[in-house]
Amino acid sequence: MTVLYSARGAPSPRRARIFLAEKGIEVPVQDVDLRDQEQFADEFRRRNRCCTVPVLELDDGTCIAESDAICLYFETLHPEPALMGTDARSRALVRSWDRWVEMDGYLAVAEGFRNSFAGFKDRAVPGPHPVAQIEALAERGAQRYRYFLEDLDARLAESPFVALETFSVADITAMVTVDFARRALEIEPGDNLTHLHRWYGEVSARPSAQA
Ligand SMILES: N[C@@H](CCC(=O)N[C@@H](CS)C(=O)NCC(=O)O)C(=O)O
Repeated sequence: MTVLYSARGAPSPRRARIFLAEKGIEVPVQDVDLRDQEQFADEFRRRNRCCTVPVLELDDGTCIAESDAICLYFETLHPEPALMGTDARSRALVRSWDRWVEMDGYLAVAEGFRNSFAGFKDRAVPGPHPVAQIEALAERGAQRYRYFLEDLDARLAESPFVALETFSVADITAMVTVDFARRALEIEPGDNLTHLHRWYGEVSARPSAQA
């Protein structure tokens, strides 16, 4: 049986769950208790040596880590509705914008959060190896995220959605990032970011946002 290993409240598994909901695909979900550090137990480590969720386990036991790779797997099996573009140009654009959101947005929030939250002491980077928190990186992450919000607003001034004229996985990644920052860094997009608010109202009203 195919199973999605997930965790409630964690942003990367949510990205995969929203993607599945947009496709109308139902996959059994098994939650990994991150607070209880279940991700480091041998049973889970065998599925993903990086000790992170989400992980998709296929019928034959193959385990696929990384939310982006899990989305690609389902996009290949179920091309409609297309969430990663439909031709060379649109596929490349979606990839380009999605990677930008992940690197400049999501990873900035993660940097700010993981270097400030006491629960991540010596776990400033997810995974099995101890990595010390660096206080200066907490502020740097928050600052990078604030720049990202301005840049996202500028992008949404010129385009209805992040990558294309239509909704794509880049919108999912960006919405998940904004919600992650709200909880983890207590940063709300400023009222002046009107294009971002117009876009966020639309994407967060989609039923998939509840996934
Ligand atoms: N790039 C990975 C990131 C995975 C990741 O960092 N997942 C977090 C939850 S959002 C996790 O499993 N953290 C476990 C930990 O902090 O020990 C992806 O997109 O799947």
